[in-house]
Amino acid sequence: MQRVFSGIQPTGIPHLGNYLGAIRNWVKLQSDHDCIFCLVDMHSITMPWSPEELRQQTLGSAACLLAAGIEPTRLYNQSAVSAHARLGWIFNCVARLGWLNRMTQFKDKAGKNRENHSAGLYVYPNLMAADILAFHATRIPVGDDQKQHIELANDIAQKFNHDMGVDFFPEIEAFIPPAAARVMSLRDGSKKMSKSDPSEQSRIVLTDTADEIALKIRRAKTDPEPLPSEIDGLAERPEARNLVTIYAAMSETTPEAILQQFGGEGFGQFKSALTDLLVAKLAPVATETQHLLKNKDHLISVLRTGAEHARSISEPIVQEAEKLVGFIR
Ligand code: AQP
Repeated sequence: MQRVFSGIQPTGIPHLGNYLGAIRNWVKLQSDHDCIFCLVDMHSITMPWSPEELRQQTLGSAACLLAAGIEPTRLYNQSAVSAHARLGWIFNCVARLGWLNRMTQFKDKAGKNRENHSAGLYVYPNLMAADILAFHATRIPVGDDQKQHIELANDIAQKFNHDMGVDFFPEIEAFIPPAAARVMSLRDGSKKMSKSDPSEQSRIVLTDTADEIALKIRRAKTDPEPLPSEIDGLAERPEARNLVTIYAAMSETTPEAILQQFGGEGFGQFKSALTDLLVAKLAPVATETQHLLKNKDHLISVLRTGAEHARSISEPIVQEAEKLVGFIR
């Protein structure tokens, strides 16, 4: 059975983009893969953070993932398993600065003010490589934006194997699920839906009630034209395209099929059907999340059990890597 590793940053409550781009697919993968899912809290502190919010968001994210159908034993938080940090350090010493300089996500996140960002943000891809390779995971479900980091992880694995004269770390494969459409902000169709967007109206989160979902869809930015019947008609209409993409992904069909149904109509009827669909699929997740959040001790104990399981897999692998580099234990 192939091993799958994937992570999500507990930087806020997971949103519709995380759900359609990652979580829903993770739930499906559990039936025929050996899956490990991680709340990557160490990645979360590469950007400015509040300790109290990080604690709350880690538990909130855990509750959402469990409510969406992630099996409890497969879920843990990264900082509880030391293998990540230990292998991450080794990889800091394997990766070349030139490789990191090419990472577009760092450039996007750091913007013009590079000098003021944490060193952690710069070496983030090395830690991500360690997250995966500490488990010898070979199949990595990621969004399109993460492909470059997976290529870097393979470069690191190859250089480690070459330098140590071994064939220790396997090649990993980015698995970009077909329906992993990129979900854009509800307020601006050119920006991806993101936990860190200051506007709460830009995203639907997995704890939103039916009323909140309805309000956000009603307020979602559109244009005055009716929906087109052909997909080409969405080319210059990013907000309309986003809503059609969401509808198609949510109902597991194609945007073409949605346009056949709604082409020629205004947004009123379409938005109301989209709201019904989102409420039917997401409101049960929100209810279960709220229920799980009432018992934080239980959530902490679920994460501890998941961490023990993660340790049992990663510890022998990382100990072997440490031996290979010459560390004495
Ligand atoms: N808008 C999106 N559409 C589709 N997939 C998305 N993912 C994130 N946003 C979208 C996918 O969700 C997984 C977990 O992502 P993450 O939270 O670890 O990191 P992120 O991509 O940085 O997500 P955010 O919401 O934008 O977080 P912040 O604001 O904290 O940076 C990944 O597989 C990702 O592709």
